[in-house]
Formats: sequence, C-alpha cells, structure tokens
Amino acid sequence: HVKSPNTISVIGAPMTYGQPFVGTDSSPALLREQGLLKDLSTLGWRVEDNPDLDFNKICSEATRNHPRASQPNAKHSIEVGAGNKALAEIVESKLKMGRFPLILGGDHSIGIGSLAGVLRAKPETGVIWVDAHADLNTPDMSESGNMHGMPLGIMMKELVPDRRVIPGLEWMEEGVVPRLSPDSLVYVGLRDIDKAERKCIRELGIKTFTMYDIDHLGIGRVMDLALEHLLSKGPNRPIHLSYDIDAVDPLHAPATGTAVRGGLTWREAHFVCEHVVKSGALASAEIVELNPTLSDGQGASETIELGYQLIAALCGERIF
Ligand code: HAR
Ligand code: MN
Ligand code: MN
Ligand code: MN
Repeated sequence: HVKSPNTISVIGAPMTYGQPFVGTDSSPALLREQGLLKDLSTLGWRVEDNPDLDFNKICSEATRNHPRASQPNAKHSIEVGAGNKALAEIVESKLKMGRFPLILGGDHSIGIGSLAGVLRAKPETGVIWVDAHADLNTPDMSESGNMHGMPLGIMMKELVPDRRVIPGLEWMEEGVVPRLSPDSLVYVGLRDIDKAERKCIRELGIKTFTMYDIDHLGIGRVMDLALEHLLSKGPNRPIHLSYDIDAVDPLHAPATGTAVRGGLTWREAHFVCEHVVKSGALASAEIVELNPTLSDGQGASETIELGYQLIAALCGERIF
C-alpha cells in the first residue's frame, strides 16, 4: 500500500531586530527561489507553505502601541517580542496538527518564538543548538544588548525568572509559555562564548560540544553523544534542531552577521543534520542568520547554497 507522506510546514520568519544588520530578512525568499518547495516534495514530503510572517507590520504596530520602550540592554525587545509571539502561535498550531515545522530565519532571536511554540505543543522536547555562540545571554548579562544572543537565556527559568519584565515579552507568562530545562539542551560547534555565558553553562551543567570536542572526538562520536544525552531520558522524545549558519566555517558560510573562524567543515555541517534525522526523533527545525548582504555576491550565493543543502539534509536527503 502507499503510505501518505508526512506534511512539512514551511514558516518564513524574516526577523532582523535581534541584531544590528538588515539582510537576514531576505533568506526565506532566496531559499524558496532555489526550488525548496519542489525539492521537499521530491524528498517525499507533502509540502505546505505559509506566507512569511509580516514582521514589518507586526513589529511596527507593537512599538506604536506599547506602553514601555525597549531598553539598551535588550535592543528592540518590543519588536522581537511581538514577532516571536506570532511565530510561537504558528509553530504551536502546526505541531498540534501533526506537521513538521521548518522555520526559515531571520536572526536567531526567533529561537524565542520557535522554542515557545515547540514547548507549548510538546513540552518534553529536547533541543540541539548548532552554533558558534551559546546564545545564553540575558539582558543583564549581555555585552551587546543584541537579542539574537539571548534566546536560550530567556527560555531558562534559572536565568530570567520573570520574562515579563522585558518590554515586549509580556505574553511569556509563567505556566503559559513553558521553560527549557538546562538538561534538555545540547550545544554543538561552540567557539565564541562570552565570559558570563561560560559561567552559566558550567553552573547549569549544560551538555556542550565545542569545536575542541569535535576536533578531539570527531563529529560522529559527538552527535552520538548529543543524541544519547537527549534520548536517554525518553527514546520517543521529540528533538528540535536549531541551526545557526555561523556554526559552519566562514570559508563556506561567509554571509552571516557574526562569523567566527574555525567552524564546522562542509561535511561536518551536513553530518549533523543527517545524523539527527537518522535518529527518527527530529520533530521541528530552524535555520537562521543567513545574511546575503554581508558578503560579496559569491559569498552570498555560497552561503544560501549551503543553507539550502543543510535544509535538504535535515529533511531526509542522504548520500546513499
Ligand atoms: N555572544 C554575543 C552577544 O551576545 C554574540 C552573539 C552572537 N550571535 C549570533 N547568535 N549570531 O548566535 O552579543
Ligand atoms: Mn545563534
Ligand atoms: Mn551564532
Ligand atoms: Mn581522548
């Protein structure tokens, strides 16, 4: 008999307010232009596309109507908050309909909305965070005030006990928007960690595989250990993969806001996706921080091409 395909729901989240540059908003359209929807259906998915979230409208309206103002330690938090509230709602509803949400960023502040939506629909979710950075800052800790460095900090009760004190995050009420527990997170690819973040990673005991660990153990062993850490607490546990393109070496992904040398190779970058898919636990994913305006034409198209290939890999494309 013919098995009806699972449905993937493509969600464009062209957020720019979590960091200082325009340009991260163009990647959902560029990825679609490469033929993403057609390739997903070739991979066996039933494909549902959604209009990109209209952050121009959502965010400017929110700023106009908000009684408070964003603060320098959490820049544009009203815009970031309003955009992520909308993202959380669509992610939650697609998961509850049994679909696989594929979220196309946008900067990494969309991790707030993705995780809020994912955890509302499936509170037992484990998270693999592939990034050069830890994104564990809070408004009090951050040296930059850029909210793309804060999504995980904001999701942890230990770090931000009341999220509603941050203008724009009033919707993140305790008990209504769940928390991410530190032991439900694994980092892969870190190499640029702020001093305060390092202290928190240690104190919270977050499972962390830096580039040093990848050099030492190899990406195969690292991904086995990462999955084991999450799945030993429940073999049927859903996994959310949050993939920041800056995890990959700038040789392959130069078009991003905060490139750091010494990153994942082309194959390591793909292996991460291929191996998470193979576990059978992947339930949602996002790819973020592609910014084609921050490189020359060739660097921009190579970065988009890589992002595209990584999406294909996490949607089931295999070498053999
Ligand atoms: N840790 C730094 C900060 O908080 C840099 C964060 C960087 N960037 C991202 N997210 N691309 O991973 O400002
Ligand atoms: Mn990031
Ligand atoms: Mn990063
Ligand atoms: Mn050894």
